[in-house]
Amino acid sequence: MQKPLNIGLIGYGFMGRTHSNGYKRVNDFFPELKHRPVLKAVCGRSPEKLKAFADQWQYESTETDWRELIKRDDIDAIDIVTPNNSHAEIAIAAAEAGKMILCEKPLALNPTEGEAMVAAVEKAGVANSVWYNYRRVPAVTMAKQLIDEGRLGRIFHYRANFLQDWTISDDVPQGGAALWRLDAAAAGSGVTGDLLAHCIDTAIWLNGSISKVSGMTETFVKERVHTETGKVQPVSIDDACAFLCRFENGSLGLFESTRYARGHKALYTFEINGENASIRWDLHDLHRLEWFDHGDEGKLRGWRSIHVSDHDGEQPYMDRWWVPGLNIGYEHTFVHHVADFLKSLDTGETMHPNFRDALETQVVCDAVLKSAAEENWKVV
Ligand code: SOE
Repeated sequence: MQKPLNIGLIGYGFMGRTHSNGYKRVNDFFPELKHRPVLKAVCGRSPEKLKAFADQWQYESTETDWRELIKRDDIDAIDIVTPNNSHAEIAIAAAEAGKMILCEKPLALNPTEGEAMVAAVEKAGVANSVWYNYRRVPAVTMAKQLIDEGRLGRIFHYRANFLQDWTISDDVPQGGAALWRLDAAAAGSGVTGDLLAHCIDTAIWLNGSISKVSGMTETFVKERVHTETGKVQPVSIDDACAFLCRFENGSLGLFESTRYARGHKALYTFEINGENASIRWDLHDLHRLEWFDHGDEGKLRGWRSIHVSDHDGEQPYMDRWWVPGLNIGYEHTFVHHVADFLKSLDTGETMHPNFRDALETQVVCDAVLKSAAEENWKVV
C-alpha cells in the first residue's frame, strides 16, 4: 500500500496540465514507489475555470485563495504554477507552513527573491524542487551519464539555442492571465527567464557552473496593447537574448533564445564538444542523441545517431515505457520528474534540481540581463 501524497496545485494553465498528468501517470509506470500523489485540491481565482479544470483532471476540491489552501492539514505538497511574480510569496508561506514545494521555473523574478525562497525551504527542512523538465528527457539524462563517465574528456565548447516565433506580430497583446509571459512585472524577464533558463539549467547540470557572462538583448516590438485595459503600453521584456560565457571547467559557452525565429515553435538544441567526443541533442527529435567518438576506428568514424529507447536497462527511464524502439514525448519528462521526486522522499536523497540549483540558474539569468543592459562582462 503506497502512502498518499496530497497535492495542492496553485494555478491551472498549461503547466498545471503537464504536472497533473505527471501525478496521475507516475505510479502506473513506477510501481515500486512508496508514495502515491493524490490530486487533493486545485486553487485559482476564476471559479468557473477552476471548476472546469478540477472536473477535467479529477481534483477532489477547489480553493480560490492560496492562503486557505496552504492552511489545510490535508495538503502535503504545494505545486506552484502561477506567474513568476507570485512564486516567492507562495513558496515562502508554504515552507513556513511545513509543506513540500514543487515550483515551476524560473524559480523567482530575481536572485533576491530566489535567495529568500532557498532560505525558507532550507530553514523549514521541506522537500523542494523546480520543474526544469528537460533534464529528464532520456537522451539528455544519457548525455549526463556519458559526461560523468568521462567519455568526452576535457570539454571545450557548450552551445545551446531555444527558439520560438510566436510574438513576431505586433498584434499580439501583452499581460493578463494568458499573456503574462510578455509582461516583465509578472514574468521578471522575457526569453531569458522563460527559455534561456532551461538551457542554463541543463548546461550547469551537464558542464558545471558558469563563471562569467556577456549578453545582448533586444526588444523588437516596442509597444503592445494590454489584454485587459486595451491601452497601448511599452514592451518591457527581452524578445531575444544571446550570451557568451566561460564555465568554471575552462570551456566556452554560446547561448541564444528568441521568440522571433520564424519557423521555430520550440526548438531547444545543444551541442557539447570535448577532447574525445561530441554530443548533440534536438528537442524535436528528442529520442536521438548524436554522438561523435574520435576513438572509433578511423575509416568508420562519424556521427552516430543513437535512438535512446532500449530496454536493457542501460538507457535511462526507457525500461518503464513500451517495447524497445517505441517513442515517448514531452509529457513523459514530467512523469519522470514526479517519479524522481517521490523516489527522493522514499530514499531520503536530495532531489535535483531543487530551489538551490534553480537559484544558480536565476543568478546567471540576472547577470546576463545586467551585462546586456550595461554592455559589459559580468562575473557570476
Ligand atoms: C513558453 O512558450 C514555454 O511554454 C515555456 O514557458 C516553457 O518553459 C518551455 O518549456 C516551452 O515554452
